[in-house]
Amino acid sequence: MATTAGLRPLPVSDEDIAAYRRDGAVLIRNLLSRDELALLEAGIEQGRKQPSAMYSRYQGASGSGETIIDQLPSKRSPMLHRLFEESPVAELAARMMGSPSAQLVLDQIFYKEAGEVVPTPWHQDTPFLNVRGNDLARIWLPCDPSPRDVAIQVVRGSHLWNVIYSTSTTTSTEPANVVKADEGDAFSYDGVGGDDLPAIPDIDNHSDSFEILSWDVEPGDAVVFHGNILHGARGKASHPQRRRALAALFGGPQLRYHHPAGHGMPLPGGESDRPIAEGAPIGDHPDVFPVIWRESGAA
Ligand SMILES: O=C(O)CCC(=O)C(=O)O
Repeated sequence: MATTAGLRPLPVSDEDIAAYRRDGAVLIRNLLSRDELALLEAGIEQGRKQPSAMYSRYQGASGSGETIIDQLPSKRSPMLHRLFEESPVAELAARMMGSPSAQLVLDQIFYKEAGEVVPTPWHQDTPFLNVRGNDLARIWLPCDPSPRDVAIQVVRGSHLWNVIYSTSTTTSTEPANVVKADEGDAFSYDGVGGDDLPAIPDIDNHSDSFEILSWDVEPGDAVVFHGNILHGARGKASHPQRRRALAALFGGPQLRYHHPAGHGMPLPGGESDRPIAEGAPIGDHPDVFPVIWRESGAA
């Protein structure tokens, strides 16, 4: 676990923190050093070559546009583990949340091959998760130049709407018709979350009603977005290079544990030996949600 001592100053201003809290997302330039970026890329590549049994593979209707999503790659990759321990990624999340520590809730690889890029449909992370609350920050780290037409985008301010939407997603952007090609034995998105939640608004067909924030993101930059915000990524008929990213989700100690209706996302520390009560602060369960960064002197 890292603390403030020994780490370089974060490239984050008070305006960045205010933007994160107001808009629900902010771009932080040059978060990672060259060495940290090398760890990120090597870790993502290792995850791609040796996927876990929790991977899901998607593609466009024509069979191109391959996308791999894998769960908790940092648990298997020493490089990604080092990235979390040695880089300012977790500290950045804590600063944005205003919390004295950052615990890992989930990390995932989003690996999109060059050529056709399939969209990531608009969704909220919240309904997929085993946690609820405000102290939930996602750090999206691409290792390829990711122009705004393939990078993460968010609906500005939607983290404050106080709605949890359904996990069912559709997309009206082109190229659409994203289909699941296959998945590993140990995890499926089918059955995650409940059926009783409201449908996600049709954002692309009512674009005048929503303010979309997007950025041209460079390797080493980070987009920090709130775990409750509506977000996704556009599709593109042809893109010259891969679009590889790691997304890490951190919670503050006051974030609450939630028993999901269906099955939940995998837990970073695995299932607990002792049952976790609904609503228990995750700060009481560092075995399941490991503390990655703690402010010096914080308990
Ligand atoms: O990288 C993408 O296309 C989607 C990422 C995403 O949905 C997330 O980080 O929660």
